[in-house]
Amino acid sequence: MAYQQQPQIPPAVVQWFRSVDVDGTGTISAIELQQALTNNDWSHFQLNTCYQMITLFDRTYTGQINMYDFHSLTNFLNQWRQVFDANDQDRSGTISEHELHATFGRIGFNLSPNFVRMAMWRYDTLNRRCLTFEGFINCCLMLQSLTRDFQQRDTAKQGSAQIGYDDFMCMAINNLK
Ligand SMILES: [Ca+2]
Repeated sequence: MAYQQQPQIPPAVVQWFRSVDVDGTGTISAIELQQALTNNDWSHFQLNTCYQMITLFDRTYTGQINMYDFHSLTNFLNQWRQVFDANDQDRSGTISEHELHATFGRIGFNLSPNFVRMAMWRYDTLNRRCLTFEGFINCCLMLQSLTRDFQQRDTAKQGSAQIGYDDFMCMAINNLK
């Protein structure tokens, strides 16, 4: 097996990691992570989202992330932050339905206004008809995950797929958050 050298971690990320690792175990739990992740209005991410973030980056399957995983997580968040800021055209700190539709198109997902409305309804946790950074990330992750599931079944790449009942149910439950 090839030896994989761990990437260098920027000092700022190391420092941030240490401040988030409140109990000093060298790993970060979802509860610790929740204190570190905020929206534009400084509201904290929901615990459920933090569990999902840990699951995405926990390569050791311990339910906690180490400094290397945390570095990957910060890169991931920075990338989404750039997409969020670039699409928050009125600089409100949130993504409106109109902005969300435009975002979907820009990142390559051609979906109907009806779908955008449903996605907005689903991820607008504050009931303000707009998405926070957290809601936006969750929404985009759903989009990527479901699209990947669909594309695996759309073998002819025609934009349609035949799907059995049980397969559909597995796909759906796998994407419920
Ligand atoms: Ca906005």
